[in-house]
Amino acid sequence: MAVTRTFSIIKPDATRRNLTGAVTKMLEDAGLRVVASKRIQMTREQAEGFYAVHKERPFFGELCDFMTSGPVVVQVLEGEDAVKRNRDVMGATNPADAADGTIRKTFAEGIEANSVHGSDSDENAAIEIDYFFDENEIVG
Ligand code: IDP
Repeated sequence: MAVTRTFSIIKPDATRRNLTGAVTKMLEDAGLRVVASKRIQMTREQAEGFYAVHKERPFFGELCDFMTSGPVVVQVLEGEDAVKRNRDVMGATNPADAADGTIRKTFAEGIEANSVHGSDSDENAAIEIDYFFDENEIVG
């Protein structure tokens, strides 16, 4: 299977509870390698642009409030079939539906404050990586 990249965010509910290391360990234990990482305060404009696909959804405004409510850690992850590998260890969007042993089952506070983001396709991974990182910030 090919080694690919995906894009991850450790969301404000997780950074607030000092879970950056714990979440990253679960990603690493799932066979993913952190090849870029930075802690940032997302601007409103960045959050709205990142979640533009959801702008007609009723939770869009709240989601952007949440994503700008504290620091996030944006990461590029590399591994075999990275998008699927990451989605598997993240678990379902709603932690109530997430499987045991997943990041969201373990740490998420709710359907919105669900601790992590992960790209849902190789195509979106490339777009999302490009949204937050310059190529020279990624060191494999
Ligand atoms: P995903 O993050 O599992 O791919 P998406 O459907 O793409 O899920 O939703 C993006 C983010 O929007 C979720 O991770 C969550 O933070 C938030 N979200 C999704 N559905 C709801 C909802 O029904 N209420 C509030 N927030 C939601």
